[in-house]
Amino acid sequence: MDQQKNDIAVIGMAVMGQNLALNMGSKGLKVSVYNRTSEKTKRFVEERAKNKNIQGTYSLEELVNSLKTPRKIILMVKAGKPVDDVIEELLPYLNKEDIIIDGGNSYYKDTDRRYEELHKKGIRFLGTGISGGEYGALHGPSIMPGGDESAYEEVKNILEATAAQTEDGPCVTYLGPKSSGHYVKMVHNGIEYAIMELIAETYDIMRKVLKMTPQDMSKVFKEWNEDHKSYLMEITYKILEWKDEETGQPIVDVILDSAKQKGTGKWSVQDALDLNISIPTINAAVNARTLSSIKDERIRIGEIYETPTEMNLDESFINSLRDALYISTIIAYAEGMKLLQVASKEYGYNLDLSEVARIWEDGCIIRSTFLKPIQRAFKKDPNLVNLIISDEFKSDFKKKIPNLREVVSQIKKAGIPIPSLSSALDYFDGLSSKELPANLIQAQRDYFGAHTYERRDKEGIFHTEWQDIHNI
Ligand code: NBP
Repeated sequence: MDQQKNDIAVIGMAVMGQNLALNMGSKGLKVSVYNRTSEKTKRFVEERAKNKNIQGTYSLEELVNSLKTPRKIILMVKAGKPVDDVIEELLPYLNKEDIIIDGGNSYYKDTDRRYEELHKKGIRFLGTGISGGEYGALHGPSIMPGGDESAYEEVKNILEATAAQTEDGPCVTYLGPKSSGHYVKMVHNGIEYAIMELIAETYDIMRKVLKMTPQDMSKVFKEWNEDHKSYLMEITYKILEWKDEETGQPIVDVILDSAKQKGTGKWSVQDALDLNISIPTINAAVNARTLSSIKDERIRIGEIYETPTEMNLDESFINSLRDALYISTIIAYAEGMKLLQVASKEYGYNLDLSEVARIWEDGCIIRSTFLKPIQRAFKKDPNLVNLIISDEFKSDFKKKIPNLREVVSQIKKAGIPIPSLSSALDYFDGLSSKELPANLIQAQRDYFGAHTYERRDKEGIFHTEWQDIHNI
């Protein structure tokens, strides 16, 4: 009887849920689907999902009854309250040992809370990041599950069949306990913000300083992508050659320069601050989006202050720019991996960073040629202090940092904001500075707040009576 039933269910028939269900159906899995607005389910099963192993259901009770036990249910609904609402509505129909997989971009602290609540009720929970957008969901995403390990063993075959496939295996693995899956996805998105911003700043330099047309830029990014093999750079050169149907203009010139964000980048930065980890390139990317969104203010202020200079740069500048983008992209990964390494210890995730890099090799938005050397670096040394000093990247840094420095110093003179490129350089310079001015900061803190300081010449905590407060 149970054999006739379906293998898995997907709740939420928006972009991600529909494509994930179709992907699973194409792997021979029998899939039940459900959406709060039942009209969407009906349309989906009658059109895109026709004859594809997919059964529409119109109540959560019907959905649960259509599944083999233990039931395996993936939620692909909007992150936040909708996830709690759906879990609440599902619970009366579930039995102990059933499995809920939250495949959305949930905040990791919500995932910890849900894990605990469901664990008490005997329901197994996997907080699972899924990356790859619409295309990835359909053809093979990168899947980042964390939570109940026994639940992972039950859904392993399904997730492995659904994920992107590489020569190193399917882009999925059990990452660790509790919210580890959603944490890894959050940092994945933080790195994504940084790489997008680095490419956008490079584009800005190309158009404002080098006066290149979108078509010229497209050719250049396409050539550079032979080195990066990056999905984000690939879509960039495709966007740059795209013409707007209405005006015939390059579409990039028609699109407003004001970007939105949903939260994963901001959460990465907030958590990095809580963990005392510096991720300035990612931070700058999040701030750049925020600044872009206040277009009216920028116009008012831009009318008062003129942008400084036209620049005369020689032809070799484009090669410096190529190196600047290359090396700052590696810095974006380095910051993200460092955050994961520290969070893993702090939150008890026990992450294998080499495996994290392996499951990002394909299917996800930050896939690129850099993931293989990152994988190797953490396989050789799981406690690697920073990717910047790994054998895999050391010679790149020696060769290309001078060109990042050249780009940042020249472009600053042109008054063009390049927050992520310059933060990447500051991160490198800060990390490689044997001497920083924090001795003065210590003294200032002690002066105004008696916060004490440490000395170079002896152990201990010291304080100086800088001022006689009674006589001020
Ligand atoms: P959305 O994030 O736009 O969510 C829409 C879905 O949530 C619809 O099915 C909607 O049902 C359902 N929903 C809402 Br809204 N409130 C609900 C509630 N209270 N009860 C039940 N269902 C509710 O969909 P998406 O873009 O497919 O993304 C799904 C998840 O995957 C999100 O967490 C997203 O952040 C994540 N993600 C998205 C992408 C992407 O490229 N879009 C990539 C990676 C991850 P309705 O039809 O009845 O309104």
